[in-house]
Amino acid sequence: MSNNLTASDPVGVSFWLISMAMVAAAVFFFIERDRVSGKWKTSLTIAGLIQLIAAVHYFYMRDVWVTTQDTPTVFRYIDWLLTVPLQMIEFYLILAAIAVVASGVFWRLLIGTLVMLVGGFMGEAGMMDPTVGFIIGMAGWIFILYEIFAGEASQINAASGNENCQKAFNGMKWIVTIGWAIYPIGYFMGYLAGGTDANSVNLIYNLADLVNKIGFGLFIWVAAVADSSE
Ligand SMILES: *C/C=C(C)/C=C/C=C(C)/C=C/C1=C(C)CCCC1(C)C
Repeated sequence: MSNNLTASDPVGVSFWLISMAMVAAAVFFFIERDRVSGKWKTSLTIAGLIQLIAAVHYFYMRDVWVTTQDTPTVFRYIDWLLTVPLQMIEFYLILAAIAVVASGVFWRLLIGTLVMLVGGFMGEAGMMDPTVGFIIGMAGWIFILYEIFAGEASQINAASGNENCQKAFNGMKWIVTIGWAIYPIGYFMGYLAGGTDANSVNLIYNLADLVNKIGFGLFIWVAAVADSSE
């Protein structure tokens, strides 16, 4: 078993590059917290924690991949189980900074997340038929999309009247729609398109994490900086 990253292993290189990008993004959001007004500080702290948690998991996932060329499913899902709920907390915090928000908004986002991840994990780990896992995962995602496009979260955002918060909310909404759509594509390519393709699933998940973790944080950062200078 060798633990060396080689040029002929693009998936391994992507694990390495993304773990470094996440370390840098964590430092960035933590330092930038100083620059924004009080109501945005917790949002930037959480944005930084998301990068930090992901970076540590990426170090471990890279080791699994480079030494075995196997998909590090358990590390991947532990990372998601921590970071995706933190992103749902971000939605809640952005709204809570400007309006009175019922806790049901947070709970519904959390439940949607758990259904999505449990379905995906059981399908990928072979505890359930991969097609059934996929369908359960999709149902959880659609439930989240409903909450942020038409449910209470979207109504609170529309009524809030704060332009910068609305910008952050809308940016995050598109991440959850377009950016998150990359994951079911990776799952499909990896498990449902005939046989198991570890290269595609890992490369696609890695690119998705890059966009959805750092991009998500950047939407919050842009809004926080704009709102703090008013
Ligand atoms: C930082 C990590 C993030 C934002 C991970 C997000 C993961 C997903 C949106 C996963 C979605 C899935 C489906 C919608 C159906 C198939 C199973 C999953 C879990 C891959």
